Amino acid sequence: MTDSFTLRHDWSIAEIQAILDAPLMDLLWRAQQVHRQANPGYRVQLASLLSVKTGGCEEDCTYCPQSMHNSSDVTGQPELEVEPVLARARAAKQAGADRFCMGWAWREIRDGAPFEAMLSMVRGVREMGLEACVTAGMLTDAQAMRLAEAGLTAYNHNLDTSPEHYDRIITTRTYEERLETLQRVRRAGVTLCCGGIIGMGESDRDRASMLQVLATIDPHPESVPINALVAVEGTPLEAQTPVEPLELVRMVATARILMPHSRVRLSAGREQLSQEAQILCLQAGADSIFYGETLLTTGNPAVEADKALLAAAGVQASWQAQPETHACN
Ligand code: SAM
Ligand code: DTB
Ligand code: SF4
Repeated sequence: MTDSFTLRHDWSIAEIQAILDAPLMDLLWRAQQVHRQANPGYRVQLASLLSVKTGGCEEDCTYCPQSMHNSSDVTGQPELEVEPVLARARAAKQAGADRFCMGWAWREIRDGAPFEAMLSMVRGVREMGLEACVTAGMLTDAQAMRLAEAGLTAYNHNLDTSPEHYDRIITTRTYEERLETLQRVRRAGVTLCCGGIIGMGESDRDRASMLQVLATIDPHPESVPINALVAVEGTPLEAQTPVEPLELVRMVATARILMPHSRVRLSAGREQLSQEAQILCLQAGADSIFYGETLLTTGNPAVEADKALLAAAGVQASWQAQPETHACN
């Protein structure tokens, strides 16, 4: 069987925009063909998320309730300690998660006790047989290496939006610094989790432009979270009009076509989506969701609702696809 796609890293914005704007049925058909070929079996990865260090962040990201520049209800909290974090990871595994993602509301990682605790958390999560992901801002080469040695599976660092729209969203960190962080993660041999957010007043071209930056990273990021803005009261983006569900479907489908082998994670914003809209996203090629009742500071669908979602879509969680360790005679 020949591939119904070519793996490319040279997409132009115009080409991507044409995919994004294609008639919906054509877009879905193309995304489905790529998805079924690149990821046979239609398994969905369940990633649980925990905020280890919440609030009080010095960056001015306009979408984020954790920024000290914004006046949301989220206030700076002391960091969680290693044991309670590992207890949460154990509970996530019991509930069916196969990846555990930990977040720190930091501009960058600094050496010292909190970083040592982060390394212990990564080691502990890996010992449970879960994938471990960290998101904690910028890092140095030496810190990336230490995370790799601790067994970190993935580091999440999002582009958030297009290079052109970026200055309207964040002023305290440059786009270039984001790209450098991604290179450091790659150099250390840790997989990349990198995506963005839609619904922040960007144009259709901005969406294509952000996808172009992602799809020209070689190799493509191993996982690509597509977030819809959660418009939190007290942030400058609190009054943004919610994203139309079909726009999210289009983003997912286009990401799938551009990055056939990446995990495309349907991320923040699922609470605002009907089950049918989420099923369309799965059909469009999403093969991962955040699983568990909270994201970092905002809500996410209940575990039971997500079990019902997967059952209604007729798809299985990726851990259910693991080969049986005992034979059935
Ligand atoms: N401080 C680190 C950083 O910015 O890289 C890690 C945590 S930060 C909260 C992780 C990502 O969450 C952000 O890059 C952004 O893409 C996403 N995010 C934060 N607030 C969001 C919101 N209100 N809606 C959608 N996504 C959001
Ligand atoms: C990602 O792309 N989305 C997640 C995870 N990576 C870290 C975070 C979403 C945060 C939504 C707002 C909140 O809960 O604070
Ligand atoms: Fe801080 Fe990350 Fe929130 Fe930006 S997105 S304010 S860096 S926690």
